Amino acid sequence: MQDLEEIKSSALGEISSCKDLHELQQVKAKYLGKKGLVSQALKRIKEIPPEERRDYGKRVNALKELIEEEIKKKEEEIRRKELEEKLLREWQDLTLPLENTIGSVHPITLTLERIVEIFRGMGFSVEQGPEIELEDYNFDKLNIPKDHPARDMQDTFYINKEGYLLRTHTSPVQIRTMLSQKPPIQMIAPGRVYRRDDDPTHSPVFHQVEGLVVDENISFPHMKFVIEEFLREFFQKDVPVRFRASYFPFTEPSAEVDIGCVICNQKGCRVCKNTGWLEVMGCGMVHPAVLENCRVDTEIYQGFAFGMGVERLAMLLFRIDNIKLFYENDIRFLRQF
Ligand code: 2NL
Repeated sequence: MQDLEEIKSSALGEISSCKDLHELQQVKAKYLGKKGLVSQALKRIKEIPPEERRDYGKRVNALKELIEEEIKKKEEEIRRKELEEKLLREWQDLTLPLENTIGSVHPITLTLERIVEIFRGMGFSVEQGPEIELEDYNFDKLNIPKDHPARDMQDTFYINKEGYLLRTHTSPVQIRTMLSQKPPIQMIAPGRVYRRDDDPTHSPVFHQVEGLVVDENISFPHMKFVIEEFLREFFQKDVPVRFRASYFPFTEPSAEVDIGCVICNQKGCRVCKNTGWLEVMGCGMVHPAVLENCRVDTEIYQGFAFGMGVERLAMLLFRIDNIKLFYENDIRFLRQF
């Protein structure tokens, strides 16, 4: 009994003088560990006269519980103290006036505004839609097959609500516009889109502008004119433009649009990989299946559509060589535009 009282008072003393979690851990091992003093006390039950064993066992258990309780209290106290010290250490006076508090417009915003203003000038309206979209609008209505790789969990952020995802392009805005408005339609959809890539040349969040024209007697040359005019205004010069046959499930025929490299004037450089050409957008005549999915009568109407990546155009316009710079928001970078 004498022994148990001694263990108790030394344990309580040691617990209360602990200064950090490491010390507390050592005290815990010393008393409550497999070979700790409490376990050893329990083993000595054999040396106790049989009629006192029951009582002795109870006392050892009570001692164990007491020590556990005290260690728990001490742990909370230490954690609380550490947090208080951390908060005090990291305290900042947020009311202090700063020098250089004036921000600056982000180059992506500048580029988006530039694109939007050019299309407004050509009579396009500007439409918006939700970033959390229906899988039906993002894929099905666009004639994208059920087994298309873009639908993979690896490429698309699905929401934990059946049938919803983070839009992977702004096309669903055009789907919504066709479902809610009658032709003629002449619109663009600028906005944020999401894909599951994250490497030196891809960000999981980026920006696109897509355009759509639906009317009677719309043909490929209308699209060619609009795109060439847009690129001329965007780069403020007569850039060479070429249309290269390509494939998208939502357009037929489809094309990729290249411009003569604005960095080297087609002499060959790292950016155009010595080809003299840069791919800047995709386009095509809207696939009849897409029009039908949106209740547009293909006996009367045709359409063209196009899509471009805003980061890519901003990099070419401002000669930025690393996409990550857009997302760091370093004011020294942002001030340069
Ligand atoms: C690219 C290619 C493109 C479209 C987007 C579109 C939308 C509807 C119907 C048909 Cl609702 N097409 N969008 C068409 C061709 C190309 O984008 O490379 N984007 C960055």
